[in-house]
Amino acid sequence: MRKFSFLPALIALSVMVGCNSNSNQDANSTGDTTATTTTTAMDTSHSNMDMSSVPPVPAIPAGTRVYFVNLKDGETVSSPVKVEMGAEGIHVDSAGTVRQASGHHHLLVDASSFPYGQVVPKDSTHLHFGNAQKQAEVPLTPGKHTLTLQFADGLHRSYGDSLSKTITVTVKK
Ligand SMILES: [Cu+2]
Repeated sequence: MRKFSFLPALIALSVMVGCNSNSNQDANSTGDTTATTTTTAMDTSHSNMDMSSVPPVPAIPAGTRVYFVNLKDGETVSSPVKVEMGAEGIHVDSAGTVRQASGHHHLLVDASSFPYGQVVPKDSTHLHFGNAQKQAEVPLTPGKHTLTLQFADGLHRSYGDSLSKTITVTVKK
């Protein structure tokens, strides 16, 4: 495991790397890959990542929830829609590092929540707030839309349904 000590920021990650060090050959090649991948963890976490070298998704603390602070289910709104994202019992933090009782918001437009552990994709309907943002202005086309808050860990891995909240809004023309 000492061969990973040149990555001081990844001390937490290296805890899980032990399983790779049975074979020196594997460990060496994995080490190179890991170094390349993890220096840009935020950008590459949606692509091929060696999941054996990263910590598991943290457990969800009891009594935790996410919620829309300023929007009610069934509300009629104007675009762009101001969305204030609330989190109770869990810390809103920047993406990139896996920390216990911590993560960041995602807003899914007309898309379903993700099962626990699944990486939330990043595209025009899956918005990530990896700088710990708690509010956003979201342009939406007129008509009905579902908005789903999905909380996920530092590697964008979903905390599942229990840290998710869905509402429907109608956007005025
Ligand atoms: Cu994310």
